[in-house]
Amino acid sequence: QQRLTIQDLSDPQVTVSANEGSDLIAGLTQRQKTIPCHYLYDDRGSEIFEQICELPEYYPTRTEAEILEANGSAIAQTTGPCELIELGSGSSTKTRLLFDSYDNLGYPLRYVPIDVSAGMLEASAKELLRDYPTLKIYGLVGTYEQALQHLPPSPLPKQMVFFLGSSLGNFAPKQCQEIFRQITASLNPGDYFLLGLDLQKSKDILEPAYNDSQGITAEFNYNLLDHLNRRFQGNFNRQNFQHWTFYNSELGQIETYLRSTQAQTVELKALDLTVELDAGEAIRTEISRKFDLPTMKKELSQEGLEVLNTWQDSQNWFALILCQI
Ligand code: AVJ
Repeated sequence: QQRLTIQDLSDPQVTVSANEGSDLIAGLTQRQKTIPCHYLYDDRGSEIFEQICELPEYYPTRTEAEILEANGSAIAQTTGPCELIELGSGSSTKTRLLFDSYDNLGYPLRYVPIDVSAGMLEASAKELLRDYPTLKIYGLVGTYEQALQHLPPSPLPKQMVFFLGSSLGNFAPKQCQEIFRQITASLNPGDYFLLGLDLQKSKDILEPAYNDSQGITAEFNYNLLDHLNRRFQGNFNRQNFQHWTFYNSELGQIETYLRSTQAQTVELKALDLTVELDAGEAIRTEISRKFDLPTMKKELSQEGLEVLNTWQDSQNWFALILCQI
């Protein structure tokens, strides 16, 4: 019995394929230079992100875990036997809480993790198979958009796509709408969507979460440059950049940049791209939007996602929303 299948939707890395990196070119040729955030997650970036999740300043992971632990069985009871499809699965640590809930009800465990980091996906899948003898995994390596178009047929009566950790916050409102549409398009009526959201809160809590005292988040940001160098034959020098992050209270989002310490020219040979940076010019590498729960509930229902239930932690810092299509 085959229990693990991993399909790599990204092209072989030997040469840069036709449209690989086209989103990077688009971002770096805008007036506000931007790098799409999925480039943060090569295998090394995914490892550093795991360290971020353990930091005392980075509250979202443990806060969301608290909600999942308290309400996992309510989620499983609502959906019944259900295939679990995770966008941005990473180490799948929090997902274990859901497996336990479904397993406790005697439901079969079938998991479709989706991640851009093939190394992280494979390593976590192997550990999960060791710990859950009845689990079957069909992994997809690729971006959310690619993977949602390639979901395998489900053997279970229902499917639930889930998007934890407030990763939705990496996307501007228009892009979020697009993601919701891709999700509803790839599922059937009656299927489920579970969404984890970091809520708006004081700047004094938010800013340290993205600028920790050990410099791990800065390293996560710099690693992006190493990844681009390797993947696209680039010559970014991380010494010439500073990690810069702040809470933009007008837009309700953390914004993170790599700020050029000097005027410089960088090349990405494989993309035939030259990037000119002024002294002090900042490349935006991530936004992390912080949400208002009532507003998001409205937006979800406008996209045909009926909100069944919401749960929060004791401090109301984070929320989980369960929707049905
Ligand atoms: C995984 C996208 C939710 O935005 O909080 C953590 C990524 N970046 N520290 C976030 C991240 C810097 C994280 N998400």
